[in-house]
Parts: sequence; C-alpha cells; structure tokens
Amino acid sequence: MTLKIGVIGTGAIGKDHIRRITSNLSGGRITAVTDVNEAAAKAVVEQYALDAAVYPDDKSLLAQADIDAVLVTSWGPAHEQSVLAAIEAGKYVFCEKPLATTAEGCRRITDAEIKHGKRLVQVGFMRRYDSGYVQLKQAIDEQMIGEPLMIRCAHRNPESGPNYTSDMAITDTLIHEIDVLHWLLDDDYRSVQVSYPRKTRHALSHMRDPQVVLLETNGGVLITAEIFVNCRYGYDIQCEVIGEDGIVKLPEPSSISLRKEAMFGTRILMDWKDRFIEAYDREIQDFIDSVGRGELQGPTAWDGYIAAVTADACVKAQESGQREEIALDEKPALYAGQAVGQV
Ligand code: NAI
Ligand code: NAD
Ligand code: ISE
Repeated sequence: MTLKIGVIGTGAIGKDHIRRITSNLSGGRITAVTDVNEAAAKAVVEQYALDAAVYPDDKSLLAQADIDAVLVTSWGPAHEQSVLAAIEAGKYVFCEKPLATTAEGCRRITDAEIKHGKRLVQVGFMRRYDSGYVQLKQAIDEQMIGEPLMIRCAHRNPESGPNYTSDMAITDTLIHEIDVLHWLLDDDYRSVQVSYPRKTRHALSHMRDPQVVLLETNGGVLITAEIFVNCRYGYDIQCEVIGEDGIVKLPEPSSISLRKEAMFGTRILMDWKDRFIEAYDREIQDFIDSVGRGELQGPTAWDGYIAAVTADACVKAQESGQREEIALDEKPALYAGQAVGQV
C-alpha cells in the first residue's frame, strides 16, 4: 500500500523531504501540500511535478479523508497547532524539531496522544538514524569503553541567517545534541550552565556566538557542547565519548583524501542537508514503514518534551549565567522503553 502524505510547510526541509519521498524512498506519495506562503506551496508542486492538491491551511489539508499521514515542516512556532490538529484528525504525523517551542506545548501534544491511546507522532531527531551515532550507541551499550564519564561535542554551522537569535543556538541547534546524547546514554539531564567565550567578528551584532554549554546527566556524565554557528569553514559535527576504559568518537563523513601542493586533507561539508542525508532518508523511510505496520518506533513526542524542558533550562542558563536545574515530569506508560534509531 502506498502511504498518502500531506506536507505542512514547504520551505527548505519540507522541500528536501518531498524530494526524498518522491525520488529516493519507497511506499510514500505526496498527495497534498500547504504553506502560509501559498505561492511557495504551488511552486513545490511544479518543481517536483507532484500530483498533489494545494490547501490553504493545515486544518483543511487534515480534513481530507484520503491523507494517511502528514509531515510538519513549517517553522517551529507553528508545529504545535498542526500536530494537535493531526492527532485530533487521527492521522500519523512526522514533526520536525522542535516538537513545540515550549515544554507546556509538548505536554499538550503528549496528553492528546495519550488520550488517543496510541502513538501517532514521530519527531525529526534524525541523528538517531545516522550510522556514526548508531555505532557510538552500540559501543556504549556493549560497554566497549566501560562506563561513559564525559562527552565532548561541537555543533558548527558555517553561518547563521539574519533571523537567528542567541536562544536559537539552543532551541534550533543544540536541540539535536540534547536529543541524541540522552538517547546515546539512555539518561536524562539534571543541570546546565552556559558560558560565552570571546565573540566571533562574523556573528551579527544581536547575537552571542560561539557558546559553550555544560550539561550534567542524572548518572553524573558531564557534557561540554560547543555551539558555533558562524564558524565559516564548514558544517562540522563532533562527538567524543570518554569512558573508563577508552574513548569512542563520531566518524568524519567519508571523503577522498587529497595530497597536493604540500598539503594533505579531506573535504568538509558545508550544508546540513548533505551531512545527514542518509539519516534523513532512514528516518522518513522508517516513518513510512512504521505507519504501514500501524506502530511507530522512532523518536517520540516524549523525546520532544524532554528536549523542550532541557532547552528551556539551557535558555534560562544563557540568561542567568548560573547552573540551572532540569526537572522532568514522570514518563507516561505510553512512552515506556526507549525509542529506536536504526541503520
Ligand atoms: P523554512 O523557513 O525554509 O521553511 C518553513 C516553511 O514553513 C516556510 O515555507 C513557511 O512559509 C512555512 N510555514 C510556516 N508556518 C507555517 C504554517 N503554520 N503552516 C504552513 N506552513 C508554514 O524552514 P526550514 O529550514 O525548512 O525549517 C523547517 C523546520 O524544519 C523547522 O522546525 C526546523 O527546525 C526544522 N529543520 C530541521 C532540520 C533537521 O536537521 N532535522 C534541518 C533544518 C530545519
Ligand atoms: P524554512 O523557513 O525554509 O521553511 C519553513 C516553511 O514553513 C516556510 O515555507 C514557511 O512559509 C512555512 N510555514 C511557516 N508557518 C507555517 C504555517 N503555519 N503553516 C504552513 N506553513 C508554514 O525552514 P526550514 O529550514 O525548512 O525549517 C523548518 C523546520 O525544520 C524547522 O522546525 C527547523 O527547525 C527544522 N529543521 C530541521 C533540520 C534538521 O536537521 N532536522 C534542519 C533544518 C530545519
Ligand atoms: C537547523 O534548523 C538544523 O536543524 C540543523 O541541523 C542545525 O545544524 C542548524 O543549526 C539549525 O539551524
């Protein structure tokens, strides 16, 4: 059976997911799109020669009986409304991060899903589907390095746009580390502190960049995460887990090495779309397959809630300069166990 998919938000990542469903993946077909910018939605239908209807908004798209599932790829503040409407309509929904921009918004979504009685929501934390992170997880789970003690990571973008603000270093960027590290360690966070090194001259005047976030987990693992969104040289994601018996490190993306003019090196990617291209393919294929089976297994709305609570504390720590506590509600039974990522 081919899954009929509606897309809410046809910007950068909405288009990229439409491209992969249309050209690379199996079992899904885009049959409906909407965007607050209707011209953008119409342009996507033309660009990808879709046999898809353009609707004026999420509600009218979700009212169509012949749509099995939706992708929510609008900007973050619009996610909650669309996800709640999808649950209300009983449709499966893949929502890009953040699930909602507040922890309360995420709880409204988990409450609606719990009331529905079954998982309908998968959150776009694609790193769990990246082969490098999956290998790190296997190494940790198999105790290859003993107990993990510390993690050092970096999330670097070449540049940030004019609308990017200092808090987005957390809510838009670090949120990937917040999710993937809690999944790697199967542990939640208990505190956070944020420090600012000297500011790069490449950052716009309204923002702090880079930033250093110190997170502590309930199990006592200390994580230092550098966020540097105007690093200029590339899109660079680093993660090193230091354990009692050894260290495991995220592999670099594969690339030929070049020896030339007294230099030796490999290519560094510039675009997030390329760095995690296989992970995006796998997460969306997993969503399509799981909906087909009637049972989602990817990152849950509860993972979205954990990320939002942690991000809220990080933003508070950005402002206070102090160590801030992170406290989660009790995990509801619907979300028992750990959601998987896969290769
Ligand atoms: P974008 O700005 O390129 O696209 C967003 C689109 O949504 C725009 O076309 C906008 O008109 C539309 N939109 C906004 N509100 C809407 C609403 N209520 N209904 C319908 N359409 C609406 O943004 P981009 O980069 O595509 O990001 C979209 C989402 O994807 C964000 O949540 C972002 O955090 C996430 N994202 C995730 C990435 C990942 O690595 N998983 C990478 C980039 C973005
Ligand atoms: P974008 O600005 O390119 O696209 C957003 C689109 O949503 C725009 O076309 C906009 O018109 C539309 N939109 C906004 N509000 C809407 C609404 N209420 N209804 C319908 N459409 C609406 O942004 P983007 O880069 O594609 O990011 C979109 C989302 O994807 C964000 O949540 C972002 O965090 C996430 N994202 C995730 C990753 C990742 O690595 N997982 C990467 C990029 C973006
Ligand atoms: C963007 O929204 C993403 O999700 C990218 O993965 C991230 O690297 C970037 O910093 C965000 O703005």
